[in-house]
This record gives sequence, structure tokens and C-alpha cells, in this order.
Amino acid sequence: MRIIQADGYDAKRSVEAGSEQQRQAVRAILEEVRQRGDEAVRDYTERFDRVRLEQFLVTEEEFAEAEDLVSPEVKAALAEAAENIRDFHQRQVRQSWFATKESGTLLGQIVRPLQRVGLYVPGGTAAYPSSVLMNAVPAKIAGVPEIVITTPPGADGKINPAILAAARIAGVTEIYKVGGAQAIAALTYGTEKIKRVDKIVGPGNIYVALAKREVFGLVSIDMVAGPSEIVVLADETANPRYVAADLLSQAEHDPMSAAVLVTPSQALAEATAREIERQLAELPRRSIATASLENFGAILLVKDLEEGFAVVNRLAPEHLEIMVENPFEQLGKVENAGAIFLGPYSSEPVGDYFAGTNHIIPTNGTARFSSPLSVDDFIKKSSVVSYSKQDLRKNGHKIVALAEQEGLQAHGRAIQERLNDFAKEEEET
Ligand code: HSO
Ligand code: ZN
Repeated sequence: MRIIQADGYDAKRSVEAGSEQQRQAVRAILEEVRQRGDEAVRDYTERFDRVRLEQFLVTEEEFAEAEDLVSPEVKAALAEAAENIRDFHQRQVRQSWFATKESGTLLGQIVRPLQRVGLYVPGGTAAYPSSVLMNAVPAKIAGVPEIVITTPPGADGKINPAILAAARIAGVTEIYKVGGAQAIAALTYGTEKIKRVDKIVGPGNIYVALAKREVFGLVSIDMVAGPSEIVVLADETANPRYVAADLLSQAEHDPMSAAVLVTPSQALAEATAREIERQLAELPRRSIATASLENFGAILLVKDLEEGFAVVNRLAPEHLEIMVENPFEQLGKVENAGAIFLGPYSSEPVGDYFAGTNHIIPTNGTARFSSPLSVDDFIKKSSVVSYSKQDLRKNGHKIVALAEQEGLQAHGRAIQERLNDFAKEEEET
């Protein structure tokens, strides 16, 4: 991996915008499904997934069959991971609140779960059971009563059994074998068999991403998270074997993933570069990891940790590992990072799978202004106003003045009607 000065690195990866042709194709699919419902979904599934399905909904028998295909070890690990994710996300729950004033006015905020949420799960090698947990568990904790999954079937009409096992563990039982833009269309508009949802979450290929962008507004969508990123900030005390292994753990995701080491130590930089070469040779996914390292991998030399944090904050990485002498002392210097991993044993896969934090995290520098997926993504709030007579008597004329300034007579009159009554009552007493 190249070792360069920090200011020579440009992290900007083009956000997948798709071609005009792809956008047209997606629009056509959305429109067809909107008009023809399940028949259109059936036709597209036959065309893109090479299987004609009479029924999209996964049956109880299929669940049971899948269950037998997943090892007890994996099922147990998924169940324990789900428990950890629950514990972590339970702390994010917001309470409704009401505040009363002496004047008798009451203001408040009611927090409610979304009613129905659709979770898109990609097919093929990008079908991650861990991501099913990361999406479904926070939705459950938020109290969403209806959570559905859509995922493309294989040509045999089946779904990856580990996906079904994870869904079961997360308590999701409504699963449709539908993928691509046609799934996004069905979730948005609803069909005879698939009821429309309030929000669509989860990653997908370019067609899914474009479809989500297209329907945004009719339905809520989550962030459009890009390929995984890791930045390791380490000093000479770090173990280069660990640093290299952690960088490779994310480089293997995608040729567009980014793995970067930031260090003031020339010795660590060189040792890590050597380790990467050695470990890379043994990886089954080395061609993906190699491409990723060539595209966006780098070891950035800085003059001290101070400059290191400036670089980190500029990159605003999805994942940041801090492997320095006293990582806790440095934590306050991080301004922009989606998830922060401290010390030699907080390897990123700990968070990807098990610790309980969410692994759906803003990428591409968007940690500057956004946050990992959380319970907040599955709730909505309503404001509550119960204004007292005393307050309206006292403040009514101010509201009238503001309404008149905006040229909105009817607004002013709505208040004035009450104020007139108050005046009359006072005359009578
Ligand atoms: N590191 C990925 C999540 C993931 N890793 C799923 C393994 N499976 C994005 O944060
Ligand atoms: Zn990962």
C-alpha cells in the first residue's frame, strides 16, 4: 500500500448517480408496478431473477426448512448479537413529554413508532444476515408493529437461509421474495399482495438506490450508505498485524471501499505496509481487497497525533479505530466519525457483528452531519398544544400583530374572535 503525506490524499468517491439509461429503466419499472401491481412484479421477477413465482410471501414451511440449513453455532451467535443490539438500542428510546406552565398552558411532544416499515435485503453475496439484525432490531425497539422484508429470490425461487434465520431471530415474519426496483415500487405504492409501507430502509444495488431516490417523498427512506470505510489512527505502540488485518477487513467488502492508516510513525507505516502484502496473499477475496486498496487505500504520514486528528476530522470516516497509547484521552479530539473503536481489542468486525452498536453508518464524509442508524429512524413525533385562556388573553394581540404583518387577515381574526369574547366578558363583570 502506498505511503504518502497526508495532504496528498483525496477521499472523494463519486456518489452513485447512475446513468440516464438506468434512471429511465427504473422509472419504467416504478410506473408499471404502480399500474399493474403484482402482475408487473411477477413479470419483472421472472425477467431479472429468472423465476416465475405465484406467491411472493415466504411460508412457514420455508422458514422451517431454512432453519435446518443454518448451523446451530451461527444461529446462536446471531441470537446473542441480536441481544447485544437490543441492549444498545434500548438506550436510544425517547419518551413523550408534556410541560405545563403556571398559566395553565400545556405543551408537549408525543413520540410514536412508524406503523409499517420495509427492509430491503440485497441478494447474492451482499446478503448479510448481520444487516437484517441491524435494521430490524432498532425498528422493533421503536415499537414498529409491521416490519416487512423484501429480498430477491435465487433462480430456484429460494432465499438465502441465513437471511431467514436472522429475520426470525429479529422477529420479522413477513418476507417477500421480490428484489430490485420492483420491490421498492411495491413497498411504495402497494400491490394486491404487498401493502405499502411508510419507510424503506436497507442497502441495494444501483437500481434499488435509484428507485429509492425516485420515490423519496411518497415514502420516507433511510440514508444512502456507500461502500464501507475504515480509518485507523495509530502511533508506534500499535501492533502492525492488527492494523493491517483491520484495514483488510473493510477493503474486502467492495472495490470502492476505503481503508486508510493515519500515523506519525514511519516504522508503523512500513511494518503495516509489509503486513498488508503478507495477509492479502492469503485472502479469498484478495482481488476485491486489492482493487479497493489501489483505488482508495493509503497510509498517510502526519507529523504528530494533532495533525492526525485534523486529517481524521477532514475525512469524517464511517469507522475510526484509535490505536494509540491512551485512546480514551484522545476521544474528545474526534469531531467527525460515524463509529469510534478504542484500543487494540476493538477491531471493527466486533462492531460489524456483535458489540451491539449499529453497523449502518454514514459514509463518504457524511458523518460530518449525520449519524448511525438508530431507533430515531423509526419514530415520528407530534407536537401538542393546549393553550390556556389566561395566555391567550395576555398574548393574543401579539399574534394578531404578527398575522397582520404577514398580510394574513384570517389568521388574525381567528385570534380576535376570542379576544372580543374576553373583552365582552370583562364588561359584563
Ligand atoms: N462493515 C459493513 C457492515 C458489515 N460488515 C456487514 C460485515 N457484514 C458496513 O459498516
Ligand atoms: Zn464490514
